[in-house]
Amino acid sequence: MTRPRSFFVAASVAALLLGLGQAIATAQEAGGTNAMVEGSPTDINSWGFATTVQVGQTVTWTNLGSQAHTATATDRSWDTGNVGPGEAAQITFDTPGLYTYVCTPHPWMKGTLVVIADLPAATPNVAMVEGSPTAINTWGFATSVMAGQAVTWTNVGAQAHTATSAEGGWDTGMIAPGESATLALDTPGTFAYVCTPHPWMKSTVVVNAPAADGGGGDG
Ligand SMILES: [Cu+2]
Repeated sequence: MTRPRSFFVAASVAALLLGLGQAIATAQEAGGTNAMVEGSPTDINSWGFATTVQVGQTVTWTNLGSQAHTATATDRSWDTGNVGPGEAAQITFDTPGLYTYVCTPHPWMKGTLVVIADLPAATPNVAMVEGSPTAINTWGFATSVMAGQAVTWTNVGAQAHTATSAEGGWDTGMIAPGESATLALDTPGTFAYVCTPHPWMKSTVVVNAPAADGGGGDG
């Protein structure tokens, strides 16, 4: 027999919501918190990395690109509307769940957001990035942190995963189901990363340089 897909999704989200807050409760200093998710066991395109936020928290999307972008839930339950280059939009999330979203004018930009009940001290900031003007596969959404701030990955799937950046020179190593790894990323830049055993799981982290100190700019 075939298990109804809706049942599978509901069960997965319930397990996610129960376990995730506890799993990352020790990451007090986390500036960016991501979950490794396996949306469907038979659809590798549903596997990936998700920004994780607490119920009641506000997520900020900042557009680092040169075109206007949106963050629009695929179920249409929320939408930033157009965000111009250099601008930002915020949405506050009150309902736990697992949300997939896209940029409406650039639907190859895809993101995932997990809203859970208990998530200490996370700062959910997401950047909209255009890696190359001619390669749409480099466009997407990225966890955005300040240099030195920690990024935590929690595995809410059933298999072991990694977050591995070839260019950034960092790697969580294998993270077992239910476990987490935290890295403090010190070097500013935009870093693509993958899961080594499942390279179709792709995401991006933006590490922002600290604002210049006391330089007398008119900011
Ligand atoms: Cu993996």
